[in-house]
Amino acid sequence: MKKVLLSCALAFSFNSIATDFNGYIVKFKNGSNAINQKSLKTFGDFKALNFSFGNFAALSGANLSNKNMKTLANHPEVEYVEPNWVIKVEAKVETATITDPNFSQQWGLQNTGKNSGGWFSPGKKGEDVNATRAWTVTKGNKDIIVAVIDTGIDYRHPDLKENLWVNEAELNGTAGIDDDGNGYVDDTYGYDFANSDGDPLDGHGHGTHCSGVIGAAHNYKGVRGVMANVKLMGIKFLTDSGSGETIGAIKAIEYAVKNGAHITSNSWGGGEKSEALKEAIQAAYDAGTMFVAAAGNSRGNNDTKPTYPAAYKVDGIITVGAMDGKGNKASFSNYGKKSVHVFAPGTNILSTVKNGKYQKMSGTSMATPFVSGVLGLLLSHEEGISIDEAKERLMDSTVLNRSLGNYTVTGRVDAYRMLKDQRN
Ligand SMILES: [Ca+2]
Ligand SMILES: [Ca+2]
Ligand SMILES: [Ca+2]
Repeated sequence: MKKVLLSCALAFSFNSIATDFNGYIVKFKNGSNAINQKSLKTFGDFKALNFSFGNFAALSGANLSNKNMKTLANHPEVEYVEPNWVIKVEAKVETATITDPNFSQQWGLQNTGKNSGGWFSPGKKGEDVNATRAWTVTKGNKDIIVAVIDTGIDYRHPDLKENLWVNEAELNGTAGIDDDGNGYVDDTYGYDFANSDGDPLDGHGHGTHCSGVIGAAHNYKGVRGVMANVKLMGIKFLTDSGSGETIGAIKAIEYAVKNGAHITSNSWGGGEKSEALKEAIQAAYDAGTMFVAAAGNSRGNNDTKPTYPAAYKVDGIITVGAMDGKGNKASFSNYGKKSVHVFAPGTNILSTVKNGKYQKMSGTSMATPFVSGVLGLLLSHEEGISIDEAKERLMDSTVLNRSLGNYTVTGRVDAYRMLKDQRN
């Protein structure tokens, strides 16, 4: 498998990695047991994938010629075959590690104009998600589970510990045993589909960063999350280098749905279209789990050049572009008048990273968890609101920032206006 490194995962490398894949995903027709048939053995090793929404297998160790690809696709028991794409994080590290951060640097929550600009050009006051006003309405709710599908989570981080989803049966259970019987062994804080084990500890930092944007504790140390109260579920499918595969992404989404996540935050992308991944996102939507997705960092127009998973035609997907501290589109951010639903802060975002530390990162990766957190506030405040209603509330209450007008369906996310149902 080709690896994609985080630091080079920005704009200009996007196209060159778009064709990387590792084996194939095969969907069989309903009721088929073709996986065991001799006629298929010539293509490679099939391994059954126990997805809830169909009969799938992974075909590994193969690099099919066009002819073989066609032959397999036309097999009477095969519905379709597609590459298992390589997927990557949508961010880059912006500065060296900071050990004594504080809320005053978090311009995405409260932009003072002074905490959001560069050395020579100040930011613009008020260009944020309006978090401090939103917190007068709600600071979240521990019943809301937000799954961060990413490189894992530093569940030992002092600023995340009190807002973790914890599987108590596993915490108090026996190592090597699936104590709660949910089909996953030792999944105390989530699961690691990159290494197929119950320990989603973040060896990269990206997943922990996204987690902190959503739900770092309001505890007078470190940083604050959009939600003061939430349960963060860490689902790892991207390795410590920041790359993963379609099959891992699908398994991660399934885990989130099976274990009660209300929202999945998806700060990753890459690869071409995958029908299986789309079906997984559709199944999540049908189960009532929201899917928030990064628009991508290739400076491109998603309307004409779709990026995935953001562009799948599934109702309820919320695609997020990144804004800078002046309220403008971040230079790297993808955009789309028809396809990027909202914008949120995504440059120089300070948050938690692995080993109990803090760091600034930039990317649509960072804008995405802002929106996951804002939607988490809405679910906390209005129990039982549907995905469609929540998406409509989020979009209808955005601030119609003129500089973003050509880049998104709506505008900049405003948590307070959304909670108060102030519409455009
Ligand atoms: Ca378990
Ligand atoms: Ca156990
Ligand atoms: Ca804190």
